Amino acid sequence: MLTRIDHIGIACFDLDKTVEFYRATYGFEVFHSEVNEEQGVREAMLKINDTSDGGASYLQLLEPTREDSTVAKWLAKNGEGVHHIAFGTADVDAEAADIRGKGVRVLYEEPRRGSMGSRITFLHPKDCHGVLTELVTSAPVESSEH
Ligand code: V0V
Ligand code: CO
Repeated sequence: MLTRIDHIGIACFDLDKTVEFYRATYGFEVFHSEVNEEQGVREAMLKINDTSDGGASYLQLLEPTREDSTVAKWLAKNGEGVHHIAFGTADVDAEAADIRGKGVRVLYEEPRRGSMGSRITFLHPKDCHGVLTELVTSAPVESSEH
């Protein structure tokens, strides 16, 4: 079951300036930030609200770390803006298998490491009416603190 909007991914050219916009305009603070070399992004998670499934919803601000990253490629084509939406689930493996069975391309054979120790996979935007869609299972609370 998909039980929350985990995050909305927003691609930007300058992470620090974009973080400052969200702070100054809305009062949202950075909850967590990290570099994910595999995905080629530097990211900041701004927590918006907790959710009834024990998780939370975030904005995920993304700046590319290298020219060949998916986000760099997307920015060059589209400019800044909403890059993906992520649904939260307790079991990303089961959800991915179920959705793959419906004929939607799941981009990874096995979920990979996402923000805050989560496990993530993506669905091809061309199979999702133009929306790059991510599935996320958060790390248990203990391990997300490391
Ligand atoms: C590409 N397309 C998109 C899109 N990216 N459509 C909607 N939203 C997007 N974000 C369209 C693009 O306009 C093309 O349509 C078509 O898909 C093929 O795109 P492309 O530019 O040729 O690029 P590809 O095929 O090399 O790569 C596209 C995919 C790639 C989706 C396969 O971006 C990917 O693997 N994404 C998953 C990983 C990712 O995005 N990581 C960054 C976030 P036309 O022109 O042919 O009509 S990392 C993250 O979220 C983390 C760490 C986290 O949450 O924890
Ligand atoms: Co994401």
